[in-house]
Amino acid sequence: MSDVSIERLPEVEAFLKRATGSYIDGSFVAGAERKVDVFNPATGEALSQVGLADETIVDRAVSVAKATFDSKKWRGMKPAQRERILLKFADLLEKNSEEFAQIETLNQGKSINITRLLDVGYSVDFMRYMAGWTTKIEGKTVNVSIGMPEGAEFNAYTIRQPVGVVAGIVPWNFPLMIALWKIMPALATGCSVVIKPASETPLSALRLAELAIEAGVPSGVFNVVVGPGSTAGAQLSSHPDVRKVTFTGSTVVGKQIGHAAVDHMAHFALELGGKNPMLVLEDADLDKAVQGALLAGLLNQGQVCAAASRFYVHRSIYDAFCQRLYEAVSQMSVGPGMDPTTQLNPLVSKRHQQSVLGYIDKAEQEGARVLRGAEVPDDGGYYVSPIVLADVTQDMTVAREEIFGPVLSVIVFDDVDEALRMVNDSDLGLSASIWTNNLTQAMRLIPEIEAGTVWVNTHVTLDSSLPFGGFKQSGIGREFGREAVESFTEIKSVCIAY
Ligand code: TAP
Repeated sequence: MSDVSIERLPEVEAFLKRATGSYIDGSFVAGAERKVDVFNPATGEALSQVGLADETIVDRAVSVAKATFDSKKWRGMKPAQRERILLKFADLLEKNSEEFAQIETLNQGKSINITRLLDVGYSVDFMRYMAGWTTKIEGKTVNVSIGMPEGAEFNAYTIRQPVGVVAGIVPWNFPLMIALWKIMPALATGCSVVIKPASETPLSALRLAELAIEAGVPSGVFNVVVGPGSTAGAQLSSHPDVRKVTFTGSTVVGKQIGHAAVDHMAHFALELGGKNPMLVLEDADLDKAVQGALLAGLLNQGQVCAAASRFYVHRSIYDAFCQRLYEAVSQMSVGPGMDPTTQLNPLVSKRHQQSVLGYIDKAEQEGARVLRGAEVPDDGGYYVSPIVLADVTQDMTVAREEIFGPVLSVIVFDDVDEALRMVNDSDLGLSASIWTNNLTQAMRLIPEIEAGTVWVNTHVTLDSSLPFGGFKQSGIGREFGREAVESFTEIKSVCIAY
């Protein structure tokens, strides 16, 4: 295993020293709060230190966001002016793309190739897409039939207004990208935002807050609080001045956030976990299905809410599918994300590494055949070897629970309807894919699958304009597209008698 890691930019080193904690009203919060280390998953060593927001700091972030909202500094701007600022915000991310890619790789662990292409590259496109909505938020006119005395006429219409202060609670798997999924529609509609990144990965959101100021977003519109979910996150989701909570993370925490938001009648959106099936039919193109499984299952080491983790494969191609997956994972190069020649990288944290290893042990105990992939470095990084689990059955823990790691569980089937039953036999319903050349079969299955997104001959293919979110315990609400933008607005009905 060679390590040809790229050099850290001087801008990254400078930022690591500068980012001392929460970012409120245009500056980092100074104070005597408790400081904690932020780790580099590739080495297990501290990257930097950040101060944790206590109750007073969280409260200050919300009151600054509320004061800014009330002052109309942002929502009162002409939409075209806000659009220009948000486009500049996207341009600045593009201009500083290498710095952001390095920050994300150093803090989250994933490959620099992925952070350049996806976390930063895709985010720039997403920002431009959302900036465009600023000038396209519309109500409608309504033909009312109000029974009033002879002669009275009415003109009725709806307007969309920003909901107010938005709290965005973000996980650690795509810290920059998922933060932007919350920030951009909020800013496009004129809301103010407080983002709480995951404790493991606070850095890119902090750098983004600096960039927003540089782009011309008024200070206080976009704030970041760094602190534990159990205190800072809980306080944000139950804060009476927060009018919308948008959360991505585990189902357990999502439910707590939903309850907290309902308690003060705030809007909420929950994008939660997935146990996403990939259904490989008898006639599927095996080469494409194997390549698709590797991407769908191992992107970001499987730490993707839409990752495929249950592979239902027809008996006629089952052995070949397992063998080809196994050969591929055996040959992967595993190492630090800053080494662009690596294909698999460390998991985000020691805690998560232990959780994934626990699932692999359990699979073995429950009777799965463990096909262990490439060796991992033994240097303090949070690595897990990519694993193919063959002979998995529907009742095994690995077939039922979200693992969020590089573990591909393969289950055999004989009959498509039996496979469909297993696909839907889950509390979760985020996404699924069907692999087949039989269009009739695909068209029959699409409406039957209980998932917010169904792909055919592809998986984990997201687009800014295509709504994304879950059925069942995978969440409530949608990100992307018009649906996401409108969910950051209130509708006001207006009726004028004349
Ligand atoms: P969560 O605990 O759900 O954390 C996600 C975010 O919520 C973090 O910012 C977290 O802050 C915050 N949070 C935690 N408790 C909170 C509370 N009571 N109120 C408000 N916010 C709170 O996820 P995790 O523990 O990092 O990961 C656990 C599992 O969740 C993973 O193994 C995976 O299965 C799933 N997960 C799913 C996704 C997606 S994209 N759906 C993303 C990440 C994880 P702290 O970081 O400070 O705790």
